Amino acid sequence: MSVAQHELRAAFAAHMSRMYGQEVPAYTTLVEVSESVNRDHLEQLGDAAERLGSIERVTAERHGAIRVGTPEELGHVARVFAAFGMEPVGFYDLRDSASAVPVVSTAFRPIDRDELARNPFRVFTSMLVAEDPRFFDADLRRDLADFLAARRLFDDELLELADRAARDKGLPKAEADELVARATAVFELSAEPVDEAWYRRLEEVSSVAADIGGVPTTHINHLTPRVLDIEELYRRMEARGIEMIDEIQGPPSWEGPDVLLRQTSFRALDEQRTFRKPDGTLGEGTLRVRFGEVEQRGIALTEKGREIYDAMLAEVDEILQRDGGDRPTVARTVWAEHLPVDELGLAERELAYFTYELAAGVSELPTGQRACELVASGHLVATPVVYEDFLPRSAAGIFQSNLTSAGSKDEAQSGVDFDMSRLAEICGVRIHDPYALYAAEQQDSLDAVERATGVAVR
Ligand code: OOG
Ligand code: NI
Repeated sequence: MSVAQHELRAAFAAHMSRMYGQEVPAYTTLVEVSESVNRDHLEQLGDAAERLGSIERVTAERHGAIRVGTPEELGHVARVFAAFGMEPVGFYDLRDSASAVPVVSTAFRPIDRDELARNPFRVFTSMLVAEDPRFFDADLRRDLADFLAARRLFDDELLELADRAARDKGLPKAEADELVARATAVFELSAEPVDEAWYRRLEEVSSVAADIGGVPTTHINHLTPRVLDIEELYRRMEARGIEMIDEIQGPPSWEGPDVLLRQTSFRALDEQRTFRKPDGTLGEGTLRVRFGEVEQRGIALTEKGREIYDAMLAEVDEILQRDGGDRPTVARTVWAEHLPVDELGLAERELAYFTYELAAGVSELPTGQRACELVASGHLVATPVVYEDFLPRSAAGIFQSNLTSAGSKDEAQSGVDFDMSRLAEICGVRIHDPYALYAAEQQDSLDAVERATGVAVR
């Protein structure tokens, strides 16, 4: 009996979730509260609650975050995730964000609509840019390179099993169990002692650098459930005495459709760790490296829609700086000014992606019309495409909520250039452009309409 890739992926997500729940009990609370919010939301809204994903998908849906140290390690991550049908999508450079984190990132996830519907497990994956002189001086660059070269996060047995699963699009049951167990074990928090002097030396530059390069292993940094009403989740968590970060990152709650991604988190928790002191003795201490996060997903925006989103972020910042006020209120006003308040308006202005299909009973179409016009006239039905990716500014905010010190960055130095193609090249993996994936999904649906009716729709 063979286990298909989507089953491997679902099992991997479930094992990671069980492991993280054991390591970080507050995560279990978060999952419970998320499930109750989703249940209540479904009860209140009925079918409309499932417009952006079935309740089965949303209930199982998680994203994780991991951080690695070198291109070689990222290449290994790509091989392991390929086993689960997860491919790298998008490029995020967080070095220039307000929190200046010395990493570049991508997200591994399924890319097909069907695969996403089966299980959308995704992992935001960051790689330390250990050679960036703005963060690390020459001594530290050399010591970091040596330290990272000496460790091995993914062993050959795991990598070979993963390659087999990717090649055969699944594995026999016994090997499947082995793969999932081994892959999950890599991301458990290790009990190995932490070299205190080395950890603290890196921490002075960046706590993320210390988290990545200060220890000989890696770990899952957070695991995020998806919720259908993040405001309600926020209220219920606070009522339970779990203090959330001040703000929900991303779009405000406003009168129009949910777009992109809204996220919030609670602070990193102190965790017991063993340290090796400079004199060689072992002692107990704590580190704060992990935290809880939750998210609500909305409609994927086109590049044009995204430009408006970015401009609105800047406008809100500007108004807050000039006139003060609270962000959610200011943002709501700015959003009402710039974005249409319904899905059809987004489609008309080509600000968001949708898939289209013939309305029930329709088999013919008038020619020369746009998809949105055919929706307005009742010939086509539009379904929003869910945003499956991340937002750099929100990600920077999430990193920030987890930093123990401001760190340091020498702006006088020039950085190391990175973009999506360079990251792909050095890691030996192809990275997908998220817009191309969303656009292809929309186009595929229009092609199917054309095949069925003989009428081309723009
Ligand atoms: C990743 C932070 C980004 C998100 O949801 O935007 C992220 C990290 O802390 O390693 O997970
Ligand atoms: Ni996250």
